[in-house]
Amino acid sequence: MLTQQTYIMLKPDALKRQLLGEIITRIEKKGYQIVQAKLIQLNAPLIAEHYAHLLDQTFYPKLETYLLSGPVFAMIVVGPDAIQGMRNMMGPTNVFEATPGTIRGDYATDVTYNLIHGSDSVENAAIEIERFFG
Ligand code: DAT
Ligand code: MG
Repeated sequence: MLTQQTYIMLKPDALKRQLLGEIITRIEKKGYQIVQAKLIQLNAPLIAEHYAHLLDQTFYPKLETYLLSGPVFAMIVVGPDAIQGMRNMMGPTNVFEATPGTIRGDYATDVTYNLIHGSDSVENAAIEIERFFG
């Protein structure tokens, strides 16, 4: 197991629904460290860069509107195998397949409003940490 850094972003519905503490508690109880964190308001160009792989999808405008709807809580999370470990804790993109015990499985009922982003590879974690924390 390698110690990894991953970019985690709690999306606007996590803040609106006051689930920040709940989600952060899960990350801390798992044993990961939050080494940097900040509340930020995303803008359209930053969203387009972050979700470049989805720009041509029919749901992209809805995703953009959602991510512009309020601040997000950006974090760098560190721990053994933290990239896949956080993905496991999040649950799959399709919330209907997310099992109880996962963040999306416990708190999300809609594919768009799925509370949390986590990097999906070592390469993307490095890119996303640079993008949001420089
Ligand atoms: P993930 O957030 O699990 O890494 P992703 O990177 O493929 O998933 O997609 C980014 C976000 O885009 C996802 O959290 C919600 C939205 N999204 C993805 N697939 C979708 C779909 N089929 N319908 C609606 N929104 C979708
Ligand atoms: Mg993704």
